[in-house]
Amino acid sequence: MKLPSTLFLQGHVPSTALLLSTSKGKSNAKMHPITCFCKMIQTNSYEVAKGSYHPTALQEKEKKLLEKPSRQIESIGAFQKLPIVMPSIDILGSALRKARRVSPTKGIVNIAKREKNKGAKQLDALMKELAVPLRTYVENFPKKTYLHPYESSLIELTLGDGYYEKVLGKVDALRKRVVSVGKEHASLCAKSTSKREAEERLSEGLKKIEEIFAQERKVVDDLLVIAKTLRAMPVVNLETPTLCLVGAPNVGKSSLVHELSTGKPEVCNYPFTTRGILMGHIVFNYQKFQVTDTPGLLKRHDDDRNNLEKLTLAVLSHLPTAVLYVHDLTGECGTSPSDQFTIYKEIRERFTGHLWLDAVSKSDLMKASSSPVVYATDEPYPIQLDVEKYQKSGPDGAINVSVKTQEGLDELKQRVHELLNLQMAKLTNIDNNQEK
Ligand SMILES: Nc1nc2c(ncn2[C@@H]2O[C@H](COP(=O)(O)OP(=O)(O)OP(=O)(O)O)[C@@H](O)[C@H]2O)c(=O)[nH]1
Ligand SMILES: [Mg+2]
Repeated sequence: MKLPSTLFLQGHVPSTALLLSTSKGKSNAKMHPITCFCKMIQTNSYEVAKGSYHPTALQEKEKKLLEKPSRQIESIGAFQKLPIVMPSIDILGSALRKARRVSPTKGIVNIAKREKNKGAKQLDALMKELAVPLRTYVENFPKKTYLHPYESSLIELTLGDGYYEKVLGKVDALRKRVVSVGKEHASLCAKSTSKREAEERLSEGLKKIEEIFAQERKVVDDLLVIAKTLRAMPVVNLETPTLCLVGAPNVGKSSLVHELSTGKPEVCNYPFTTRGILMGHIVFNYQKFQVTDTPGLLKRHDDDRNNLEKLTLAVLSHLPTAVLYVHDLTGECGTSPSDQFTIYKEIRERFTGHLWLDAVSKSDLMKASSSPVVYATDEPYPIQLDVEKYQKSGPDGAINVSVKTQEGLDELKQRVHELLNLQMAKLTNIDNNQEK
């Protein structure tokens, strides 16, 4: 999916692969924990010495391998790499089936010894069949601190503060419990003094391990839901210049995304949004750019914002997008111009680092309109805004547009193109500086 950024930025390759995409339908069979584990247990060997079950050197080596630290994930796209989590009932069913199929080590003639060897191996196998997938999950679900801040924000917005860590913590606690109970029973079985005792201890041990897993298995299913939710999120490609439409609710952002998009924009759902967010593409001179809207912002304190608004702030805070801020001064959208002025001022002052363009929408509904020509710039924002002036014509340099009459749309497209070229130069610059 990821192409070399320099090639794309120089316009050498059409950027068709560098689009917003969803992961729907993707699977990652390579990471299937059960498959990995199956391979592993069939190669295990066991020793029973002085009446105790002992892991072999091979097992110790495997243990060390399993204990390697989680890999670090620095760029965006971590959700698409999450392991496939199996439903807990399937993990349990498969673990029980496989454990029961484990036979004693060949060559043990004594019946009692053979039975306790088989018992210890089966209990150990069950413990591992359950614990290894859990460990795989705990290791391969990245720590939030290793995630791109945008993805980290999405986790909080989608799942609620701390829920992700809580579920992973519980999965790990379940793993530890299964391991400890499994080892205890395998060792007990290995110490049996008769065939009958070994059989009893085996069946007791299997029952106990199953019970422990069954009691807490819901956390695995919670993790499965988390993985599904995160994997389904729209992916933003940081190397594609992106225009993001921001503004109060109902001001005409989505209508403008339709106008600016070359094809039919796709509707992407963040799981916590009640409605979709439009994501489209703009093609200028064979270069493909990305355009998306964000949920509308209301005039209120950050603490009172809903997740939709927080998503908008996360986009602005963490993604290198250029902004097209949309103002509706007709009073039609439900947020008064003076409230929009307050929201705009706050957002504009807060996100000074973004390339910026202003558009006053629904010009067909306004009595008089003017559209002074100014050019996109990445200079810091120095303008002192005046509410009265704003209510008449919006911020200095705003373009008046109407999707009903098509007024201003050609100029808007031209200015958006300029802005996205600047954004591309900015991204190239960042890229070059990182390579140095
Ligand atoms: N008259 C007129 N109506 C418009 C224009 N642009 C959008 N509208 C109407 O304004 C309403 C809101 O438009 P949307 O594009 O959905 O606004 P939005 O900002 O995406 O809204 P949210 O996603 O809810 O924040 C719709 O009923 C549109 O038909 C315009 O140029 N002129
Ligand atoms: Mg919209």
